[in-house]
Amino acid sequence: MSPFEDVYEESKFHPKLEGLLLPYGTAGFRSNANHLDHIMFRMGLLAVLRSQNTKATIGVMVTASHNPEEDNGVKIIDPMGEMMSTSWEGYATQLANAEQEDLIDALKEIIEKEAIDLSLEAKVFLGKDTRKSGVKLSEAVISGVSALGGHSKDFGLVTTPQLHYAVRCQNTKGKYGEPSVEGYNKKLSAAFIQLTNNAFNCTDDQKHLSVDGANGIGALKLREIECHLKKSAHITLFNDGSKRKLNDQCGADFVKVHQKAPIGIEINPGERGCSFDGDADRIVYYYTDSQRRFHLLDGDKIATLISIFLKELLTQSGLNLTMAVVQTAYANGSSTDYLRDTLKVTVQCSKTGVKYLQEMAQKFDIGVYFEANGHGTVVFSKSAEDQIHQLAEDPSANDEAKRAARMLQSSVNVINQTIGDAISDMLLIEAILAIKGMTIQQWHAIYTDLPNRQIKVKVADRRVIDTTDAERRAVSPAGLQEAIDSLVKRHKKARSFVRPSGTEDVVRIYAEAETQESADALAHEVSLAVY
Ligand code: 16G
Ligand code: ZN
Repeated sequence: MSPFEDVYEESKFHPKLEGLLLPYGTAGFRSNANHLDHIMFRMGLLAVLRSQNTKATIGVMVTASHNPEEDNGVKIIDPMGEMMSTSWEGYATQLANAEQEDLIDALKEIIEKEAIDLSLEAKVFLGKDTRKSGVKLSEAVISGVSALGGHSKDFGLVTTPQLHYAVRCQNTKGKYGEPSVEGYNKKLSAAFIQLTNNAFNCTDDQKHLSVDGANGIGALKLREIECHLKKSAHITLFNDGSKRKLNDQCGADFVKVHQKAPIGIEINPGERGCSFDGDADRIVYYYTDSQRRFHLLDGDKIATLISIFLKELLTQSGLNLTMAVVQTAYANGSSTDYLRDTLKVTVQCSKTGVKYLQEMAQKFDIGVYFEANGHGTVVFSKSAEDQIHQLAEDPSANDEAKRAARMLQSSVNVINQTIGDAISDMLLIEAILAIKGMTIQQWHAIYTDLPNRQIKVKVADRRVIDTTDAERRAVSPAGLQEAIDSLVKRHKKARSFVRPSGTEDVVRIYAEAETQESADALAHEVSLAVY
């Protein structure tokens, strides 16, 4: 049989509901799990083509991140562990939405357009989060891969960033580490232990951290890496999945959206806690003060802490490397001001979505990128890594420079550069706080967030809103931006923007201002201008 006949026959076991249309959005496909079997099979097919096209191993992750347990989703990972190239997202959508009888034609069209040689070997790494539906759905991916003659390796339950990591390790022939969860645990924990050797006076109390695992995969994987961390960390895990449902009133997204602590976690006033999201690629920190007021340290605060640390090390090392922080329009204005005016680092603004931030961050030797929602990491250029390594090993370098270079080297190794990673970010943050002897209150006080409000509105067609300038200005419909500008002028220290969501059928509105009342009012006024 020709491969197409195999695909055709096998596709009958993964039929598409007629008329169902789903787009490959910023986070891949995401929907109710009952709608996804055909999508999974077809993403198995696409992963084979992408593997043949790049002559490398490709990843397929079955997850719906912070969505409820009933949902699921899938995203494809490119050879260096990055999100699949935008130029292939259209193919994913075409293939997913072709009616059953048009599937082979849709497949052939991609093969032709990309001049793919089907005789090449194809290799696909597969992973899933803890959703029950993930078992069947990942089997559907595997049948897609085999139907086109590809080989798959199933990593089973892994965090999204662990699969990104494994793909990169595989395609760089071990230079990035061993392509396994064990390899990941060893690499990150060794770097963390080395880094925290520089935290001389850190007591066990100061080391203590409460983690909300969102009842998901992050909890499972934190338990595994904890065994390697030995006494350098002191973690209490809550929401480990044994009692409640995934993401149910917990997790990074819940905490960020509701600005309150997740249920199921016990933290004393003043102590620090953090929350992972459902696939452990996002993290936020928090604490409550003596008056039981809740304080959130989001992606902007994380980016700031990491930037302060890296910039100090850079200065001490004497290395001449470029460094920038990439944020999105959602970044709190106070964080941008602090980074630019006080820390004096380059700050850039990107469109929402990790792949856009990452692309911008990669233009610098050291690129720190974070979305306010807690998704982010740091990327280092090859030349930066080489220079850091050389200095760390240089016998003629002075002690201060060498120590800084060694700490930079450990930081590089503790960081998962492929994508935002809750476990890796947590280890880096914990190490920084320990080394600096800094409390979460001191970290929080670095700058004061401007009060802000986010709301979403349903409109007839969200696509009528088109934006420019990293989503900070609306170019259509006509008159909208002028209306926003005049509303903003009525409030002090105010800023507002609207953008169509890439993951939900809504328009999102963000407003910040000097007071919470003002931010709330502005968000409401702008929402009226959107209708
Ligand atoms: C996706 C993005 C996330 C972004 C969110 C915005 C990735 C891996 N995930 O979940 O970074 O913040 O979309 O959603 O890129 P929105 O377009 O609905 O506001
Ligand atoms: Zn996630």
